[in-house]
Amino acid sequence: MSSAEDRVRPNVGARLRNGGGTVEGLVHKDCPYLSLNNSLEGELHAFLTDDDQLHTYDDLTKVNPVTPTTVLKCLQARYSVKVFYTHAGCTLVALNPFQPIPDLYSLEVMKEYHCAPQPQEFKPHIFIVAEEAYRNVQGQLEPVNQSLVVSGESGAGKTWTSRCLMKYYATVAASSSVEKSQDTVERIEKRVLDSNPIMEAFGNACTLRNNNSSRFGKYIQLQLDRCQLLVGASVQTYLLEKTRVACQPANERNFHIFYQMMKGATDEQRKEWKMPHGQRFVWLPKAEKHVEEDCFQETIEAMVHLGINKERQRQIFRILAGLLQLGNVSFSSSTDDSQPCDIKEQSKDFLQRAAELLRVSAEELQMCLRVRTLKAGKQSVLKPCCQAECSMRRDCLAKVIYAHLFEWLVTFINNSICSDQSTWSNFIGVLDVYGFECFQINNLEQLCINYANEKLQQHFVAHYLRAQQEEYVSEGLQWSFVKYQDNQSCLDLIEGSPVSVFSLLNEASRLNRASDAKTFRVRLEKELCDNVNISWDKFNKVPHFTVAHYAGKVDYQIQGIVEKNKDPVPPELISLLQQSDDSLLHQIFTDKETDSLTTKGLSKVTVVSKFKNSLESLMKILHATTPHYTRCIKPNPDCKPLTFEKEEVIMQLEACGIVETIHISAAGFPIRIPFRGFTQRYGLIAKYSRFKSVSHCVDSEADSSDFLQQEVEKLLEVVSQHQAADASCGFDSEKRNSWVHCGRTKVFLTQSMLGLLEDQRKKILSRCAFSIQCCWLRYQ
Ligand code: AD9
Ligand code: MG
Repeated sequence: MSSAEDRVRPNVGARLRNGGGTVEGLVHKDCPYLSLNNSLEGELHAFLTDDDQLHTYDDLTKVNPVTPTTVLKCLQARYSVKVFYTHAGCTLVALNPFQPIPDLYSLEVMKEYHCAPQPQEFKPHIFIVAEEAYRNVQGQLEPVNQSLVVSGESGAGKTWTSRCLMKYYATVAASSSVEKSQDTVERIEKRVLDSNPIMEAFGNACTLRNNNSSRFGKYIQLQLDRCQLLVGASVQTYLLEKTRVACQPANERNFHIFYQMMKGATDEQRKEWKMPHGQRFVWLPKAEKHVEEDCFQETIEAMVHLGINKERQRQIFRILAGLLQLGNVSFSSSTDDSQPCDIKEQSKDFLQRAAELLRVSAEELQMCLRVRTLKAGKQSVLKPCCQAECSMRRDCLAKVIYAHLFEWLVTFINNSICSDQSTWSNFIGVLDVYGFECFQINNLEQLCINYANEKLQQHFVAHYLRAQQEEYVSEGLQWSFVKYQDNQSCLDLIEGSPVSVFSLLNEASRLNRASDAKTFRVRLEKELCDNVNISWDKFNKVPHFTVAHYAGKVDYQIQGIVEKNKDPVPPELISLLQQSDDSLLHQIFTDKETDSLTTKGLSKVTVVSKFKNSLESLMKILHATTPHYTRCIKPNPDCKPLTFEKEEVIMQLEACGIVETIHISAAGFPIRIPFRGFTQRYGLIAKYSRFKSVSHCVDSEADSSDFLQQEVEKLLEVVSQHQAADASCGFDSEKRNSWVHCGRTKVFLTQSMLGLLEDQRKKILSRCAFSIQCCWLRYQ
């Protein structure tokens, strides 16, 4: 059955060979990475994979055999009949339909999943994940915070999924009564949802891969009170791609908000922003793709709901208009080094307008852009800037304003939606972060993004694979173990100590020499030459280093990376903004934090160390919560509706480790039921069994775990006899261990065993119902 295609899984194979940390794993006889020990060999799954039936497989672990090809076929078959969700063990795979699917997310569907006694029995859906997390929050012994990790590449549907999850909780956990919604202050659920259009307007942009690409990462904690009602939320954002404000990659656009303003502005606003109709802005390139821009009103309404008053809104839009004007300022080249470059004649007006809109003095703005202040002891020396330096300072000013404005907005949103610590007891976190990125040219942004994905992958491996296998050991199951290599070595390469890419990058940034890039390159090659995860192509004209990530190899360009890491903000620019007459700008730039960010014109904290710290706090939160994973898959690169391209999908399945997960889930016992739950649900099988030779007195109130274990063993014995007697069910009592295992506190089952138990239970229940009906009729 297995084809050549199935045998080799290049990316994963490469990953395993890369060396690094180890995790114990199971090894399957058909798969180089997984095999069962002898006692468990043989047919584990009685599932027949009939091509015509592939679309009916709700869980990829049930496909037999589990290979990349069968998994792919199954997903394709489901996609062709418009089924977009499929389980893959503990992960939900979500295929993007790239078109609205009527009723898939309606209120009725939400209610169905929410009210179902066993939502897992319904068709796979993101609402199953949502509901599972919601029920898990209560926990069996004590409440447990939950995290919903949504991953996938750009355009796969992470943000869409996160919105769905938020809407689900805003509906099923709505705390505000209808009367309350009449108040002037919007209901909390509405405010939480309204944070989305604002953050998307300011943080999303049209890129080559996605018309609504999130240019920042987001972790939102939905706060629940003791009654599990939504009482608030808090948002944490990661690494906004601020360079986009002043420099957009070819055929991509700036942040949505600028286009919304241009399209939605009234004549009065245009006048205020000094933007006559037809005015072109350098920083507002048009994209070839059609993008919806009529959302200005929606953004404004969301702002109103969150409490951003009219005056604040005016300030925000005025600042943004100021940035657009600033983008049109250009400089002429200077032949005399002792003289600063001039502002080109045709852009003088733009400088004037920018200064007016930012409420700063035009002369000082001009001075800051064209002249550098060097501090030599207590003395200051003025140094004229060349054309390139002037442009860099202009861009830097725009970036720092935009990034701080975005931060201010996030803080405002948090103040508006975060409820008092005393009012909430638990949270469900939704993580929507940028997926793995690999372009022709990759820079510091991609290094950070891919580093974040490595961290998340490790979290996934640690939590799922390791936890699953450790559970087998702690429950006393007999498994043979082999080494399973995780991505720790790649993480060590990027962030480890004492020497790593990050440490060397920080070192080069601290030295602050003109030859930063060269020094960094030499140090990299010298210090990390023995690491198998890094390589160099010395013949390539563009100096770069290649990192072997878990999802594939990525080339990172060295030129400019140190400067990006320093992210310098000239102090003159900050003091200019601190003197602004605009109270918002003034407020944003007089925070203590801002002061500490810039000393001697250099950011004390580098980009990578800031990012590493914020990611570490995120990982701490994730480790302290119960995770649920959703892997979004983009079925074609062009975002075409209902189009499934195999190569695209398989690459993503490999990159996110789905194939690996499926193997492990399918080879093991994916269903675990605590003893008490097991006896409560299936005790009746023994009770009504004709095999009376075995004691079947199951006391569900017994509290000694030894006693419970004995009772479960007895029950399993009866069940085995029962099933062995029924030849049609395919159960082989000789190989009971490959169907079911009794651990120390739980029963471990395969999917097939669960199916048999459920069938048996249903038969007994219908027999009982029939007997009751007969008795009833007799007494009539
Ligand atoms: V990025 O990393 O931010 O560039 P995302 O967030 O993964 O990316 P996004 O959620 O923005 O992708 O989805 C891309 C587009 O796919 C959306 O704008 C929708 O048009 C489309 N989409 C995604 N999921 C669904 C869905 N379940 N139903 C219909 C969808 N359309
Ligand atoms: Mg997104």
